[in-house]
Amino acid sequence: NGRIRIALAGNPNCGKTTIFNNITGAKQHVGNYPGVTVEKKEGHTSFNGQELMFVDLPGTYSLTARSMDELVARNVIVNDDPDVIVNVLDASNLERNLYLAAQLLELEKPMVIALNMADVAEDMGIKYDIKKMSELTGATIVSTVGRTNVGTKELLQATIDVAATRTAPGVQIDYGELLESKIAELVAELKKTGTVTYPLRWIAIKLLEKDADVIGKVMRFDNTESVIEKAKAIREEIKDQVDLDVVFQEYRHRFAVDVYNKSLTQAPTQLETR
Ligand code: GDP
Ligand code: MG
Ligand code: K
Repeated sequence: NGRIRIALAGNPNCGKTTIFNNITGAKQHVGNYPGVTVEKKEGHTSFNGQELMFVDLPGTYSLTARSMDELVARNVIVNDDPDVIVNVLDASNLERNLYLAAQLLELEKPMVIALNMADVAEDMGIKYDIKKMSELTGATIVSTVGRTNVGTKELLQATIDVAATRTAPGVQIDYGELLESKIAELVAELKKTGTVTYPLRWIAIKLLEKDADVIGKVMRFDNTESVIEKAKAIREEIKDQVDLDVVFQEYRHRFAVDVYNKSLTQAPTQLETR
């Protein structure tokens, strides 16, 4: 059994670095991503005889190509091909945090959610149905309190278990009839090339979003001219029916709100005091 490679993702301030420190202790290495000034923090640990390698991704609210942090975070996932994504979510601010989770799901990696700030959520009177949330996200969910190192062992065990199954969440955001039909067309075209190695549904969506970085990636594979052309033609064809600059974000947001509402069993009774 080789070492498991884990990407630690989450919004700024969700407690990601605290959890990373709890897990890796002094076994850390800080460097930079090649060519950019974004800090790269890696660390390792072993748990129940299993070696685990963690990379602490830049904290982001989204995974568009609009900032260097977002580009780095998603490129580590799609290029370095970690075995598992551990997505740290702030349980006291979950609806917003789930927006990133929605985008991580599209990268089709096995995923564990660390529902962090569990103490803050509890103080606010918030309660979630974890089983329901797990069904809706396809991820294994572990409650954690980074500040007091609660749930760390459970998180490591869940990560090892999820890595062993190698199954991605299998949950998809439904982008509605029109967009889904266009995504399907593009996925079929991408399959025909036989060359593109990234998650095809994610690529198709990003091509429709006119994501410059992904267009560049696709162009580097053979036989992809027709895909680029087709994406362009589709964008042109539907641009009067949907606002392509916002419609994908709206569906992702709707997904996040839906998971939040269906998982929430007790709404906050206290304001956040942290
Ligand atoms: P990052 O931006 O995601 O890396 O977040 P940090 O790890 O830097 O944490 C942000 C702040 O939240 C710090 O002051 C942490 O001590 C605190 N923090 C982290 N986890 C928890 C938690 O579970 N509960 C509480 N109450 N505070 C936490
Ligand atoms: Mg941090
Ligand atoms: K790149």
